Amino acid sequence: MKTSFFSFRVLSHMIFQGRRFDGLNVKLLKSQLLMMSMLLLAIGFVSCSGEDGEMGPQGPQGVAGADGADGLDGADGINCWDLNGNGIGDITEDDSNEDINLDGVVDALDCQGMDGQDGVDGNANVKLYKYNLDVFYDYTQLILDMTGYIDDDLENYAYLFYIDHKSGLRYSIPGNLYNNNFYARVYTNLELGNLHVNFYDLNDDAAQVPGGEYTHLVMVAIELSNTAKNGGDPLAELKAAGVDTSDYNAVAAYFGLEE
Ligand SMILES: [Ca+2]
Ligand SMILES: [Ca+2]
Repeated sequence: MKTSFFSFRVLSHMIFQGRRFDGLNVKLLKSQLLMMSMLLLAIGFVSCSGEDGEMGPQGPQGVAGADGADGLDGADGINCWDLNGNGIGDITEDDSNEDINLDGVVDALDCQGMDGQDGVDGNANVKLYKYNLDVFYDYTQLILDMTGYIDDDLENYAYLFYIDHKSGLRYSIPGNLYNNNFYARVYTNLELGNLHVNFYDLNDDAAQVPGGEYTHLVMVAIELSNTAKNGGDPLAELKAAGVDTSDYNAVAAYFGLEE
């Protein structure tokens, strides 16, 4: 369109020029008419060209190319024991020795890593046992079997005892009990494998405890360490650590007991 408009203006100008000089130079007019004809032909050619057709459908996929040639083999790795990478198991008496475990052979057994650091010492072996006292009626003494709870040598442990009142309070034995009307002592007979809990009133006479008044006897068994067997006392160690053994919660917190 732009080309046609431009050509039309040129033609008009040329025709105008032709008329202006009509009679003076007919040849010039003829040549201008010839040029006008050629331009009209060109315009017709431009205006008659067709528009582009729509894109054709995509052609089928071509055939896959042939596989490439295999690559070259990689270089052999270095044996784990070959610290200097020379391919030889070196047995020497200096730092270049590759017979790490000193068995006279350099093999995979020499590939072990270095020893790790020692772990932190664990807690002492401490066990918590609870005797159910609801099965007893009125009593002045309880005799309880220890071997039923500890299948190890009873001598290997130190013991702490507590008793639960039905109110939910837990008292240490020996010591005063609920309302301070009674107190209790505990005796262990490790040879027979049992323990005795005796109840007393404030006159040191045997006191009768109504059944159901106390719900559980709690025994904490602390395994004696080798150190403790050699003169140490785990209960003394507890006190040295600032743990009040009459306070069950303090003991439980120290040993990480559940309750
Ligand atoms: Ca080597
Ligand atoms: Ca070796």
